[in-house]
Amino acid sequence: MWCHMTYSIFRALSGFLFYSTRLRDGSASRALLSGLCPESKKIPQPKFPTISLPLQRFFKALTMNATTIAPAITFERGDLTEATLLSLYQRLLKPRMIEDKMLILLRQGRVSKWFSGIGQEAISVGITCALLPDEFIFTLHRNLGVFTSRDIPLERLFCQWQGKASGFTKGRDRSFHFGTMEYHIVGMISHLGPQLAVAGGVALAHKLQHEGRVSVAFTGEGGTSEGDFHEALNVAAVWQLPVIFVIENNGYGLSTPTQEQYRCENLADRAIGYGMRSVIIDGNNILEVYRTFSQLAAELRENPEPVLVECRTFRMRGHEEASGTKYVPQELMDFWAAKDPLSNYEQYLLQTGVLNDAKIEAMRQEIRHEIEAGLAVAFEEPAIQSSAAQELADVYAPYIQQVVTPATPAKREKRFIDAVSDGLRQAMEKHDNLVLMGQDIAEYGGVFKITEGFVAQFGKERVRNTPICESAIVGIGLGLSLKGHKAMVEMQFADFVSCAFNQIVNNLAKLYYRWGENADVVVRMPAGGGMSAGPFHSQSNEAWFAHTPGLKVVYPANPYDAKGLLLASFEDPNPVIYFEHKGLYRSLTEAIPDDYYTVEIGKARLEQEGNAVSVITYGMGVHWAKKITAEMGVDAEILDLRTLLPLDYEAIIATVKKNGKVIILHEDTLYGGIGGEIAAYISENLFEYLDAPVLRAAGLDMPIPFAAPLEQLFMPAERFKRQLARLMGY
Ligand SMILES: Cc1ncc(C[n+]2csc(CCOP(=O)(O)OP(=O)(O)O)c2C)c(N)n1
Repeated sequence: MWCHMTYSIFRALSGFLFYSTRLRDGSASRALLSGLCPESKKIPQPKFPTISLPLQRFFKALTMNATTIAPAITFERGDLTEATLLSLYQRLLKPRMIEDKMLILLRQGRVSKWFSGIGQEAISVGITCALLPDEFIFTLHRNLGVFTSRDIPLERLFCQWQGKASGFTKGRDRSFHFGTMEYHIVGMISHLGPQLAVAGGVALAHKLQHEGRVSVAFTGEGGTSEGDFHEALNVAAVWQLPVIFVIENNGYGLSTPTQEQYRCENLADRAIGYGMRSVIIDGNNILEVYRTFSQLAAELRENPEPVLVECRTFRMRGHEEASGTKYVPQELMDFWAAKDPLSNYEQYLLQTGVLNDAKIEAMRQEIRHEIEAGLAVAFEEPAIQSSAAQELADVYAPYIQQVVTPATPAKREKRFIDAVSDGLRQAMEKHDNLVLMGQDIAEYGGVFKITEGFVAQFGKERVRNTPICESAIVGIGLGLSLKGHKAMVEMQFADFVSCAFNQIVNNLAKLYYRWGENADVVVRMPAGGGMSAGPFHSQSNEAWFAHTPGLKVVYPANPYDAKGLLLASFEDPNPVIYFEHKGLYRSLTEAIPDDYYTVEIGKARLEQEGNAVSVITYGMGVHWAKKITAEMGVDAEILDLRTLLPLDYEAIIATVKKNGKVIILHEDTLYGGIGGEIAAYISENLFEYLDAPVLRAAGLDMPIPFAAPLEQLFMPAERFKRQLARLMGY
């Protein structure tokens, strides 16, 4: 009574937030959560509204009172069997005992880093137990309970944390930064938000394949401030994907309290803006978590849609062990300590007679043995050994290219743009698991009309208009790939890829090296200038990606290669960034095979043989080189690189040895461009064959401007002429 009165007064004074388990849209499935944890309603959050100091003191006094007078977690057994109750207890106990052990090892200097989930375990455990074993869970750094509840052998987890070979990443990534297809868990990359969309991609695959499955992705409340959170939820809502987004609202980011992280009352309220349902639950109540997710998952398997679940909880230890918890008021700690998910549940089971001291001790004993046995194996395993060659060999998923030649000699005149379209259509015909995604690519056919007519032939499920969410769409592509699909993402203009940069360079590119799963995604990039389109529709940004191990970067210069390289990109299981120069789309025509064929990725091509100098170039550069060398009457050999990553060093070596004079030409800016890399390679390895310095001609080191006269200043053609003349002077 006193407790209720106190809270009512406080609420009136400060507008402090209370929560209860409830659906947030007030419409469908209201029955879902009725009866769930009706008494777990009055748990203060560590959110201090802007109130005066005396009120703040009042608030603190209240939370202090709350420590002693707040109701303990109230558990609702419902129809759960004794076996389920006990199993949940055992699964809750296990990560806690592992953590207790880890904290000891940490103090002994036998473990390097630890992100504690103590106090939050009921969320990981409850959710995992509520899902089917083949439903994917996308975890963060505090979700040990997911891994243990999927029964991963502890020695493997311990080896992972020690960077040993028997872990999940061959020592290549730390702690929980790994995925395992065997256990249907995909761990985070450090950037927190990107995995949310990947979960959406898996959910899309479930939907396309009518599998009746859901995926679940975790975020902290801090992570909800990232753009990736917004994009992932938006796309999931628009596409009605069966994915449950879980916010573990534990009061603090690294040290940042919630009131400095977001301003809305409840994070769950954001779902309204995305047009999805949401629920707020007590994350410390294992039965509430388990029941909520069991019911939600059952619903979503039948009727796919996304749901946002905000789990209120608290992180009882530092962000990672070294960072401590000095910034947390003691009374808040005390309050949440009283709400510990394990001890409360244990108490409940003891009171109801489901558990007794003997059973607890037996379970503890069993887990203790399991931990000690696992640790013994992990400590015994020697430190990982490898070699540069071995590591390099694992950057890309293994794949032996089969170059496909056209079945018949039939050819037709095709513009560059038609060749891209032709390749895309034949890729769709060959790979019925290929999904195309991009802005306006469906009925409208894309801004360049490359996918015109595709919806009629392949349907809207495989030719998907996307919201303007580049990052999420690349993430969705990765999720599709995890489920055995091939995915293509069309950037409307290559410039917009910056919005998806993280997904490409950190998620797609590093996935195979980190934990051995390939990312079968092609990103198409209409790039390049010359059309007075200004700094954001004209860039040549291939060097951003050529610098990233794990990606392949191709850049065709003619219709034949455009089609063949595109088809090769779809055959390759690795992520491929496919550049197509917009200036070539309608200016270049060639008779190319009607049939399906591929052009080898990683193989350059001699556009023109010559004996005076070698021009190494790609894309539009090939055409400038041809024109200018002809105009200047230079007997030039023109090497079209076609692939920028991996480079065809053999072809470079051959032409350098042949002519001894080399100039590299590209539209991309000079500083840090591909030309610098090739020049460095030649001077390091082929110095003896050179008769002159390796010269470069490239875009000016400035943003590419709009007005035609300015754009001409940017373009390298004039500088190429001067550099060529200089080279011929040697
Ligand atoms: C993009 C990005 N920015 C910053 C960080 C550094 N960082 C790691 S965890 C963290 C706090 C995350 O808070 P929250 O999302 O609430 O999750 P919690 O750790 O509380 O579970 C920060 C700032 C990061 N990993 N990634």
